[in-house]
Amino acid sequence: MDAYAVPNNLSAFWMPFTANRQFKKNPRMFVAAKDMHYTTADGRQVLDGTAGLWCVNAGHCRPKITEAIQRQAAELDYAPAFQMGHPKAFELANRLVELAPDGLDHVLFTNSGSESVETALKVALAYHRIKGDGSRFRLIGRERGYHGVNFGGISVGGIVSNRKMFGTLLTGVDHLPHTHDLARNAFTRGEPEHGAELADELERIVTLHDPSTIAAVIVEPVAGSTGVLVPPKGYLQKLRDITRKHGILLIFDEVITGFGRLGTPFAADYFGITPDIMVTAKGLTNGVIPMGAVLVSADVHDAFMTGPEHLIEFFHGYTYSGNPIASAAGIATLETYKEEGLLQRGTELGPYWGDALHSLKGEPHVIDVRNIGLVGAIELEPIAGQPTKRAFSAFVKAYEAGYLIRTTGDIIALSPPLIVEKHHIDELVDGIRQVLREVD
Ligand code: PXG
Repeated sequence: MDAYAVPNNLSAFWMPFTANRQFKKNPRMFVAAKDMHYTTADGRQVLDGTAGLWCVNAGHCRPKITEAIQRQAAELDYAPAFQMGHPKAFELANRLVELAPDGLDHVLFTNSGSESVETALKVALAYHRIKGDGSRFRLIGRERGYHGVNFGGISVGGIVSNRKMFGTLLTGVDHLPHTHDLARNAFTRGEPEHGAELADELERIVTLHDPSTIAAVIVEPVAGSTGVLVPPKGYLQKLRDITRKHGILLIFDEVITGFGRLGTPFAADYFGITPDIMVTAKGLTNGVIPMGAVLVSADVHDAFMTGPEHLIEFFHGYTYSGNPIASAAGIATLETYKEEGLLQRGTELGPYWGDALHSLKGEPHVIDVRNIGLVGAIELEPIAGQPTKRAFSAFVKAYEAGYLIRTTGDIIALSPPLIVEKHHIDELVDGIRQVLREVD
């Protein structure tokens, strides 16, 4: 079959975040996808347990999105992003503001989660400076936070292997402790009972540096990449209270939690806490076309709208900010979510999903199971002296058995497309159960 032809030379493409040599000896190639499944180069169906990379929330190759992209590519392929506009970017921004929590009223477009993070951090720094508060230059992130791979994001991020090779990073950054606590919270469904006091560390950091030096705090409401770390009850409210008290902006990185992952449009809705700035990407276009969006409060936006009107208010943006095809994909994606009730599906199916995952308690190597909305993690005991090896073997075995899962460290992370049905959940969890019984 020509359509499924696979190149025989894999050396030129240096693959991202991949064990390149292992992959190229034994490639795992997808050549097609539909709804909940991928098709492999050797013609097998693989159940997508991870929505691609946490982004294909409406499932694969959805007709409305595909058609919107095709139509847009034929009608207006590109329009300059600076000093010119086109209707669809404005339309998408309006729809996003309508969907987002009250108070987030303006949108800057980007092309990825990493760019959304850089944009948010720059908005935060510039906001304080414009307000005459330029001594607020410090940014606070969190251990085990993932905010993409650009310099701002790895600086506020808390993943050692993403940081250690890259010199001094941004200066003036500090980190909150992470909230993962197996000793007290293992096998919790939803928000863990213990750990809200870890938010008090922000008071300590603020006191250490003085509030007048701190611009923003950035956290993922639920940390995704480092293994689905659900915030302890009351933790995020404390961060909101402390930031507000000290005039510090709170940034939620909702690249993974946005667009229905927790059963609400955003994690901000789930937890009832509105940040000053919200970072999104991934599910915004169903992962189909690269695009991110940063939503900001009217207070933040309006601070910039001063000075002579012919002058640029914010010296930042990308060639592809609000690209017409990406905008069309975004509009069609939001329509698909709405028509099919997908952003609420995590609320309906969450309990079933949780029961299924927690049935893995007691299987070999399992030291924790956690879940919220339609996301979850199974943490495995690492092989002594060989961290990550057991989970990676599980990943490869699962793929061979017809299941796409993600692993990070020795944690299996799951985040299926929101169109997932109960029978898919049963199949996925039973597949993982089998893999756990077989893996060393
Ligand atoms: N913030 C968060 C919270 C993310 O999860 C980014 C920013 C960066 O997005 P881009 O579009 O620049 O990749 C992310 C991305 C995984 C995995 O399996 C997670 C991400 C990307 C790829 C894999 O953990 N998150």
